[in-house]
Amino acid sequence: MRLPGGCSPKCVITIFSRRVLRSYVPVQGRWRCNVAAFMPEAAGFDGVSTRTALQDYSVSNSESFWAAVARQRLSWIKPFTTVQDCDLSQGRIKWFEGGKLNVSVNCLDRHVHTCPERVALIWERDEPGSEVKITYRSVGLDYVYVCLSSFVILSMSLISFHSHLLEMTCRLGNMLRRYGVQKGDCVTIYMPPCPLAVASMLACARIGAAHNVVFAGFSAEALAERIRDAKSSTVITVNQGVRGGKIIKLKKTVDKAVENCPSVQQVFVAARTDNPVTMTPKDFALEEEMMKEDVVCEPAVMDSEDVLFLLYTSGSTGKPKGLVHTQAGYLLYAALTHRYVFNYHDGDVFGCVADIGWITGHSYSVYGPLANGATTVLFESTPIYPNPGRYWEVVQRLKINQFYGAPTAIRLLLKYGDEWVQKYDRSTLKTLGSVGEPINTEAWEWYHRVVGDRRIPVVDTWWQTETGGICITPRPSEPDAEIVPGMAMRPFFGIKPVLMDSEGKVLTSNNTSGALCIAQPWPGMARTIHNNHQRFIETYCQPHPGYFFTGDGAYRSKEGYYQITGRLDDVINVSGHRIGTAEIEDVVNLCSAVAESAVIGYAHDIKGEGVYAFVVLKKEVNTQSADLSKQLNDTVSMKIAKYACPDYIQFVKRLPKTRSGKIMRRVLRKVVERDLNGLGDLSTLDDPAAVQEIIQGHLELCGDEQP
Ligand code: 6R9
Repeated sequence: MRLPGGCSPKCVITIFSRRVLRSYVPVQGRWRCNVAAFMPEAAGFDGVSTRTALQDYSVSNSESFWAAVARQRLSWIKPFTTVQDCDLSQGRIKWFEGGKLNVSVNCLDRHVHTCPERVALIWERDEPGSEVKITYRSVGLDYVYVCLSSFVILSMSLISFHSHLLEMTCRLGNMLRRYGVQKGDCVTIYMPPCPLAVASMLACARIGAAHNVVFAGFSAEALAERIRDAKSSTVITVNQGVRGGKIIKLKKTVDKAVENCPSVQQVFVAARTDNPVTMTPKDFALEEEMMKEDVVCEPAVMDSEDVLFLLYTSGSTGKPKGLVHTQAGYLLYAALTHRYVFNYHDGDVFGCVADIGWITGHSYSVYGPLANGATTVLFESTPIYPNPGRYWEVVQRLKINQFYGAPTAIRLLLKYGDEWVQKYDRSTLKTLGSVGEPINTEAWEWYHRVVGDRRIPVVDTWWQTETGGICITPRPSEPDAEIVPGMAMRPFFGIKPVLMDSEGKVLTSNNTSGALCIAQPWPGMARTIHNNHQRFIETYCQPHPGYFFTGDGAYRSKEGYYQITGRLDDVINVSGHRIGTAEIEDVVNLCSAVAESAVIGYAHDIKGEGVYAFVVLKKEVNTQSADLSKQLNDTVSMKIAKYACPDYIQFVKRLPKTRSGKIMRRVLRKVVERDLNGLGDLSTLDDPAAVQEIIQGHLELCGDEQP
């Protein structure tokens, strides 16, 4: 058997054991990790001999830590001259200025020189057993491996250029340039996870354009809003998506979106299925256009602080915000967290099952793993297609070493029982990760006990679109350090979390809760909100001047470990998808029958949070509530996405409001939680009788069962 690095298994074992032995040294009678073997840069940090000391150093000597890591781990065209120039109170964040580099070169070219035949991407297509492997660039062999069940078919077909990621990226980059895309432009990508989506992202990076990947579950209107805000002239999509055995007409959605986007001049359409779709004069077949291009594409020379991508996410107002990430700092942070949080080693197969439309897909399906020269899995399917064993069958078939998924999927799978997991060989697994929302103890323990056979560390990873990469997570720490179920626990290198009380004072004691802030800048953080730096400052910098405000609450235990308790603002988290309640309300309020509405999240067994809408109808309306509910759901699905649709819609005569007219969502939450003793102070309510009506209506809608 040949392994990706070209070594035999025996030789790997020998190298591995030598590496492990070298990395432990006796310290005060115990075997401690040799910190320089763990992180070579640490050899240059004075007095650092343990991982804990390394963590302290990274925070108290942040500049020298990040300078060393950036020099070591990125390939620079020109070295940086300043490490950082940041002032959180002003919203000024700059890292590695003076430095010039190209992100696609860091993710591709440098690995092509060291391990050209290594597989970069394994595209786990919806159809089980039909994965496609794409090398960084293989020497000599010019075909794609398409494995169908146990048969291997070597296809020398039209798609042969798909076999190398560098080549695909270069052709795509040249194509974009030919169509007039320039440095500084922004290309919108509306695609499911697939190699061409990754190559599109990297092609933008290659030519210096920014990308704006929009989750392919978003509606035409949501897509149009993002295209307009980003002012994209170019959209890249697929004819149809395939997910859970169903066809999704993505090109149709793009057609609808583009009708309302005057900036769009061209749409490139890749063929995911063989079904033809109607092409307009603006549409071009992506593969055909790529075939016309050269396989070499001169990389643009980018400044560290040039924009790498925008990614839209929800805030507490109705309008999504396009968070901006830049080149060097983002890439470095994604790479370093990928390496150390998951204990990634050269040659491992890394399986992040998030969609590339979310930040998790950006940082841990694409940029982190590719910067480290890893083999990364792109998962196109669902956890239960064709059956609830899908994840673990994939782990077995692709020999995945690190598996990174969302609590909502874990909660869903645990209900199907242990057999679906135990059927498959998971012995390749070394780390299990969780992301997107709090993981409850039951789900964490099942993940650890059943999936991980109690032998694999489970890392709950807390972070955000804004943070660029993982900020709080149990590893890296001393190898034998405890991991507490359901807790993100420890800050990553360079991260200094603090908790604030309601008056904005830093809480210094343990066993306490507060608003989670980060006390000093780190290279991976977002730089601004596209077109709205003022909103960036107001949202993240002004609530606690001098600190980055995360919008989450957290508890710090007696031992000093962090546990995230949830959002402090009106943002909810449905199946790991972030959505502002105001965004849903804005859409509900668009219906002509609706006078006003209030949307809240409630605890949901599987989704984490469900959506509950209270709706006040206009006086003259006398439509059946069932028809109206359907109409409201259809509108939300059309304007935002299916996942944002309310699970419950309660029609009410009025909403509980303060005398100044603010809706008291706290009261609505307590009603839905059936915590009537916890309604709290109602004295500021304009009309306390409204609450009784709401309680009554809620019981009629939901009966004895709490939602
Ligand atoms: C990476 C990602 C960010 C929000 C964040 C928080 C919640 C994410 C979490 C978690 C508890 C975790 N969140 N990870 N809550 N424990 N391990 O999900 O980014 O989509 O921007 O969402 O998700 O509330 O503020 P994003």
